[in-house]
Amino acid sequence: MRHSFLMGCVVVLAAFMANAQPKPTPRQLAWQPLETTAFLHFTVNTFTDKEWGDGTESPAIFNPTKLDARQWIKALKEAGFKMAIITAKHHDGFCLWPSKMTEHSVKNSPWKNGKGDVVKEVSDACREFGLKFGVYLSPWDRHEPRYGTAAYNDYYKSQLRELLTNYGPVSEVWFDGAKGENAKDMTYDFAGYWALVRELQPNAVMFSDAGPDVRWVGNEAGNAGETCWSTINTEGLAPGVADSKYLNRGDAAGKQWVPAETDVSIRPGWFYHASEDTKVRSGKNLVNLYYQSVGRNSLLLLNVPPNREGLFSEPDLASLKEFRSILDETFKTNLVAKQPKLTDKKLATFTTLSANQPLVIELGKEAEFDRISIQENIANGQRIASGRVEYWNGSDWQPLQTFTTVGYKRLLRFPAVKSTKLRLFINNANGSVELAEVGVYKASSRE
Ligand code: FUL
Repeated sequence: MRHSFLMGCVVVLAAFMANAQPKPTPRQLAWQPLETTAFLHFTVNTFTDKEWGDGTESPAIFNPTKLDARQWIKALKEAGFKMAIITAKHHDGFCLWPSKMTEHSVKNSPWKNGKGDVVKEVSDACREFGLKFGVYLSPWDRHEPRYGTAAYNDYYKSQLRELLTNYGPVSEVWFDGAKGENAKDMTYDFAGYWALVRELQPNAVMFSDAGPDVRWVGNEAGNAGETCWSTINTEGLAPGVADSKYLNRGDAAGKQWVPAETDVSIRPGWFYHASEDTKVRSGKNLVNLYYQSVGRNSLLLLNVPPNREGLFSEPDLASLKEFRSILDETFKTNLVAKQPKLTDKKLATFTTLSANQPLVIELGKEAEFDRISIQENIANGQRIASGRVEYWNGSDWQPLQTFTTVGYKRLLRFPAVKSTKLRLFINNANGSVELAEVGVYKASSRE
């Protein structure tokens, strides 16, 4: 009697603790499985060969005579990208749309005789090809005279309003943290900016070093932490004010769900430079970035900068194509014998596992493999802290790989082995594990 009462208390307490753990909002849950998303860095810098413009650029230099946003978005679609985020305004303050708030925009450029709108062309192309659409609106502005005064917050909000009301659904708003010398006197009203986004585009996720929905991964090298929690404590963090190591790993005890987004460029710079045409990452290199981001519970935001003509360049197009072709080949056949819960590609159907309870994964027949994919049902939070995989060598279980966090997806890479079955153990977890998917694969020889 007493025993069962105590057990009851334990069960209730465990359920309470699991409920108290941070969980994604519907907008975060819709964002995470996008996996591969694209950044489009394009502005006056493309024409001045700079990375950061100083705000004195003349709109007259902006003239991408062959601009074709459909070419960009079609290439991204074919390479499996699910969203594109355009630099509507970078630090130089030049606007790629004809903002009513400033003369410093496409409307005073020779491109389309000042009648063009890059933001519209990109959002239309995204709609046509079925990609989600996002905007980057740099808070740091080196052109606008109001910058540094409270009036700039109104200017910035009016621009946000234009972008969030005139271009259809916006799925992500990117708040960059970079600041230079003239940023010292500026107090940004982030609370006000964020409230406006919620009001105008309630389904959009907002990115910054501090969230509120998705966070910076802490570097621009395409490297999420080997351990990467979707939870952090946002207290004391602000865009441009964060510990990059903390953001890279996340925090097992974090109170907010703010998953990591891995932004990295296909070229050394963020903007197009002809001198970097020979330095474009190969398809194979991009696949490695996929393992280091998506395969570590993050999301890849790959920058592909259009050139001065307003087109993706040949080397970039070739790498994007090769990237998807390799991934498709590697992940084509899941060697795990079909199981209703673990191989149905649905996170919502899962197997519950507790620490050190072995889960045998049958392949049905002997197969050679060198990649494993593990996923948790993140709708209920992130629980796995560490685990291990063993394989059956015909007479014994042999150690194969250890891992730390899993979350949305963990990809393991190891030298190929042949076996008929594997065994998965969770070593440590923040509560009962909801194991959603397991995949076993033989990688493409092009990896
Ligand atoms: C940084 C900016 O300073 C870079 O120019 C680039 O836009 C990158 C994505 O974010 O903070």
